[in-house]
Amino acid sequence: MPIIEKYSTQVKALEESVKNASKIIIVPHYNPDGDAIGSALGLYIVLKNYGKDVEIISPTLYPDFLKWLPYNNKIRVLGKKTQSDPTIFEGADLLIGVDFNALRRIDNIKDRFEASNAKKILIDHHPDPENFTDILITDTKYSSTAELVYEIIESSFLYEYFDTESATCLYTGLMTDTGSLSFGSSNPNTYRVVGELLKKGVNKDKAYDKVYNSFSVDRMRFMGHIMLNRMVVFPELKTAYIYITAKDRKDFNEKFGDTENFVNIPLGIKGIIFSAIFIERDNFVKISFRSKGSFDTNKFSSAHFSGGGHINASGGESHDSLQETTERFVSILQTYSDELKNYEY
Ligand SMILES: [Mn+2]
Repeated sequence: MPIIEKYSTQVKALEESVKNASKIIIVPHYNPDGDAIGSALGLYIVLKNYGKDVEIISPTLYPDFLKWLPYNNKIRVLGKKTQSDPTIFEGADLLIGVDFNALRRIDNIKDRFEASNAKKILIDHHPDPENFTDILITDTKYSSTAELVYEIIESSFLYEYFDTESATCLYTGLMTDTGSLSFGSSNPNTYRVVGELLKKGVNKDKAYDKVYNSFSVDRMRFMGHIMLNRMVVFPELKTAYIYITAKDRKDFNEKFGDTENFVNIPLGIKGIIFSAIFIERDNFVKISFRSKGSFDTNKFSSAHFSGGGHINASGGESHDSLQETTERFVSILQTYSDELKNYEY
């Protein structure tokens, strides 16, 4: 039974809102990932096919490895100036947020999102959603927002407008949020949806190749440097972390998206179940956590690094220096030493 059956009231309300809307704007979170962009585009294509005036507004740039997706060139990416443009949502009577659970996740446009008189819908799969929209469809059982968007389309009149291009965008969202079905995808429903997307004509091998085999030479050498010189391993604690300095980023000519996925690499070491990365950005240290099994990085991050996310993948940040931040991480780690030492996976 598709998970969406529980949400038939919300899907009905969404259908009504879509029918009545004259201009729809879809909004992914800032620094959108494959799921945010894939979900936004999958929905965009179906609404466009239905004949709606629809637009995607991204608060910030999205990674180059998504720039092969159908209609991605239609996404309006806000720059430093346009982020504060008070008119960005003008004329829209329906706003649909995808892949975020809190207004702060759309950062620089949250005030205008909040102030808009348009009807608002949120479609997401993160825990503990804030209540800031008229219609909320969210469930952590979904591997990805894209899987949920598929079920909304499938269970509504929009299915008539669903095509291979939309399916390709949704498959890419599902694929990137699950590391190509290697984590966060143990619900059989995910595989049901993958099957349906393949039936619709998705070329999954091509999607994989476009997303994962698209590195620059600089990025490959950057990864080599990081693995050799910037990875610290605590075998006893089953933990490893990576740190990246501003100079590293400059030396290897870092492009947007280049550090994506570095945090997953230490989990490839036998016995390592918890991984962290600390990246020195302009005004802060950007942090990501990954884990295997039940070690809850969402709790870890919200308790110590003002972040959050999912059990096995979350983010955070620090306004201390890079060195202070990693030292703090190492000392916090000691307080988890019993849990980590005895951890079985
Ligand atoms: Mn997601």
